[in-house]
Amino acid sequence: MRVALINPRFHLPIDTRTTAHLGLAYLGAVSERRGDEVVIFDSDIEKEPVADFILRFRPHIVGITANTPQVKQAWRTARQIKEVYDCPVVLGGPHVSVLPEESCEKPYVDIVVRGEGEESWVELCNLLENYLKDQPEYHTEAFLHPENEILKDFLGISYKTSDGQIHNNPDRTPIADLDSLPWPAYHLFKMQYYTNLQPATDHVDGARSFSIMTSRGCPYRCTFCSQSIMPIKWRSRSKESVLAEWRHLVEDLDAQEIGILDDSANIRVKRLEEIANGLIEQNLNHVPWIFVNGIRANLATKELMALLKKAGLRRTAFGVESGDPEILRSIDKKVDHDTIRQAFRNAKEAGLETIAFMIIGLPGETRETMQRSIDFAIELDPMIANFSMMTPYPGTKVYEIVKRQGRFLINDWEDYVFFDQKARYEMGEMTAELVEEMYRKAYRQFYLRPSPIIRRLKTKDFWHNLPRNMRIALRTFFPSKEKAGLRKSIEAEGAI
Ligand code: B12
Ligand code: SF4
Repeated sequence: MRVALINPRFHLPIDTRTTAHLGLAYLGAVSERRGDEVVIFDSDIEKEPVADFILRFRPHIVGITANTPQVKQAWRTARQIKEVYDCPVVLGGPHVSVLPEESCEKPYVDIVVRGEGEESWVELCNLLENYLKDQPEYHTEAFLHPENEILKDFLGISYKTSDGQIHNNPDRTPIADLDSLPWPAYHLFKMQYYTNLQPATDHVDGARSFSIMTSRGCPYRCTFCSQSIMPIKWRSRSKESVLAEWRHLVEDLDAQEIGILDDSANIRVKRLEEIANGLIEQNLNHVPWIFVNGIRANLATKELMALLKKAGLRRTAFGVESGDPEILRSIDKKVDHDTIRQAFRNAKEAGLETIAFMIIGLPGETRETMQRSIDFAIELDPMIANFSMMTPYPGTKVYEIVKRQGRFLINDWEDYVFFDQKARYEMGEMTAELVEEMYRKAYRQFYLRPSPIIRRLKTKDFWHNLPRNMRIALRTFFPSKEKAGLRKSIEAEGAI
């Protein structure tokens, strides 16, 4: 079958970097293993209108990914496709996993895959292929006719039969054996158009940067994190599987940097040590790599940090979130400030670059608690302090708290990005003005000190991307009134 997988166009308000979508890379890989002809259409880098691509490729099925700020663009994409062509349009990804019915209600969306997608996608393609054998001239409407009951027992999906009825089928169990998955199909991406995940290892744009996932899920349930949509069970790949893919990235794809995307890569320390030793033994440690997300501070021992450094780790992030003990407790992070202090000490002593992820404006915050977060970030003095304004994503506990006790200041999914410098909600004495003021103060107080300025001036990235870096600095330190140009052009494509 011909299979089209689409990443809808959506840039962040800052012109951040573009990376190949790992979820689509996995779906592409399992589809290819099934024998499909697969095209990944990443609207972030493609120039061709999606409708033209669809008419040219004539897929049997289309899959579109959607996180929260992307979902409206995913609907627009689905509509543009359905206006010119008839085939089942399937949505998947974090947003639609939490709110499947919202998408199924759209006339141009047929099916929503919830949670991990590989098994559902393959089964859906198998089912459609079987159906098509007897129906060379088919319409999606006939495929989804209620009398057919084709999707009745299908796990992990929500869908709409052609009478308009929405069905929420039971969940699918998480993939037990992650080693059974093929490697992400990076050959389906035009890799030359992607940049790196962060200005991570000081490579400049055009560096061959790849991501890898060595485990999935997270056993923690922090109140602000959308991870609650993924299976609670943390699962990992075997050391052999990870090292084989790593070798493939380094030797076959010529990776110049690698980003580990795991939510909690160091949950099982022994496993990580084995991977690190493998990288050293197999001489794969010359390619720098980073932890893109925070690793757990409570498991970042001195020995582990030193070993990882030897294995090529260049930079690690920690989710610090708040400098206030009460707020830290309230978000269920299950870590204390002394443990975080020690983790930063361990990482720095090992010679690693560090990132602290901080949140400004968590439920219950006051001017004092937010100031404590700024002070704590300064005390930790990581190479990068990343302050985000709390954005309550649907499905999270914070979202429910705000719904009950606060007031949302946005009602458009496209505003659910946290680089936009706008407070997303108010609650109690925490007004939007206060949160926005403290957010800008955080960046000013942290970065306008001699040590971060000197550190930044010493990086290659700063000089190579000077105009971009100056734009980001200006946007961050000073309030901006303009709406993103891209947002306007997207809106011009049609209201949803
Ligand atoms: C790497 C990453 C990024 C990278 C790259 C994003 C990318 N191109 O993939 C960058 C830094 C750019 C980024 C940015 C943002 N991100 Co981000 N990101 C991640 C992270 C850490 C890993 C993504 C990943 O590769 N996962 C692994 C793959 C295998 O999973 P997946 O992509 O979800 O796909 C699987 C399923 O969802 C499903 N699926 C997905 N799409 C489809 C489509 C079909 C048809 C089907 C059938 C199935 C399916 O099947 C896939 C395979 O199992 C996740 C956390 C996480 N663990 O997923 C957060 C995460 C996705 N990001 C999140 C957020 C909030 C953002 C931002 C909005 C943050 C911001 N700055 O404001 C932006 C949005 C950017 C944008 N343009 O859309 C949230 C999403 C929450 C939500 N409700 O949408 C997550 C879940 C983090 C979290 N725990 O809160 N992100
Ligand atoms: S913030 Fe990190 S530790 Fe907490 S639930 Fe999300 S992924 Fe897990």
